[in-house]
Amino acid sequence: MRRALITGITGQDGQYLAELLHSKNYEVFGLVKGQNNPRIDMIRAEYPYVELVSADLQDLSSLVGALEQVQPDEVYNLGAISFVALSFKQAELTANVTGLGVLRLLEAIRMVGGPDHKIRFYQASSSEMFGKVRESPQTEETPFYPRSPYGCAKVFGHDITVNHRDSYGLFACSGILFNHESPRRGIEFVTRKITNAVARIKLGLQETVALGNLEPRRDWGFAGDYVDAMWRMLQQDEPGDYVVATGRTHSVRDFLNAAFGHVGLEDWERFVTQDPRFFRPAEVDLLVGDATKAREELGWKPQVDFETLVSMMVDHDLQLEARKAGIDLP
Ligand code: NAP
Ligand code: F7E
Repeated sequence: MRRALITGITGQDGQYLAELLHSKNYEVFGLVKGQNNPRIDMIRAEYPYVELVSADLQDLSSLVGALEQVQPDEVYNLGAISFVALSFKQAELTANVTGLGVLRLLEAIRMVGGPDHKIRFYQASSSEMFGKVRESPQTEETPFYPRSPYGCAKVFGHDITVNHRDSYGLFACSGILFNHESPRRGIEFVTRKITNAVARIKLGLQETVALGNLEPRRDWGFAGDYVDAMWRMLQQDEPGDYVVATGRTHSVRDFLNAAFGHVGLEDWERFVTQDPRFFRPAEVDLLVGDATKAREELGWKPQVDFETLVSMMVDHDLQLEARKAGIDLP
């Protein structure tokens, strides 16, 4: 059995990746941080096959200890401060976890993996690195221009991954993933914030939802599809970097239209207010990715389209909120 260690196991992607690797007969280990982290119980209950290991991306010796204990064949670094808005308020923490955390993990792999570097490494890079985009669609060759402390930290994580591959021959891959969502998406991100509000408004539990800028455009895909691309990268003969995206872009406004439309509320403007608190000091206006390399070299393509994704998330939140409120759905 191959052994995989996932950092960020309690996050959206960590959960989908654990399921995927388990279905492929891996022994799955999940790195968890903190003293009394409430999400650990959720992982224990819902993913009982995941063995939990305690460490923190801010603590090199804990990472070395985790790798020594697990002796993984593959390491997927999904752990990060991943919320762009938070990164403006806690920039140093973001640089430390999302940026320097990658370097610490790579150094730990060099120490524990030995001279033959048998541990394969995946880095969760991000389309946020393209920021104020230099061209559209964005490819592996598009220059970076990050627009947030999060984007800056991801550029460092990306570059240091490439550096360690070039300098030390590590099998290190970087997936430049565009936004991917699901019913497991954190409620702080705009898609889930909207689908949860749509469900609550439809059920009469909430009247309006306050949002920020409705014009930015994102290339939104389904997280379940994207973790498959991560795994495929580590199965190649040679390591490389890959854009993972759908190639379609929609605005926040389009997302609102689709989500409210799904429950028959066509006049969504009357349920949405705008609040300056949700605007960012600098915005990423447009992202759309060209995943030709992933398609040709990895045989990867997305299975879930935008409309299906929105419906899946709204339906999930309708069930969730109805259950919590004790409402019987027809
Ligand atoms: P997420 O739901 O926010 O999960 C982030 C994970 O990082 C959580 O498990 C969190 O653990 C962990 N973490 C935070 N600080 C840590 C630390 N100091 N040490 C160890 N772990 C720590 O993120 P996601 O959406 O699954 O994304 C996974 C990765 O892909 C992230 O690196 C993200 O930046 C990147 N990415 C995401 C997208 C996307 O659209 N989802 C696109 C491109 C790249 P706790 O539960 O303990 O806080
Ligand atoms: O914002 C706008 C906001 O927070 C999307 C992370 O997974 O994807 C994600 O980053 C857009 C932005 O995601 C609200 O200004 C308007 O333009 O859902 P988001 P993100 O910033 O694109 C990338 C690829 C990552 O790597 C990140 O880790 O929506 N927006 N009003 C809002 N956003 C939020 N969160 N809340 C609002 O009320």
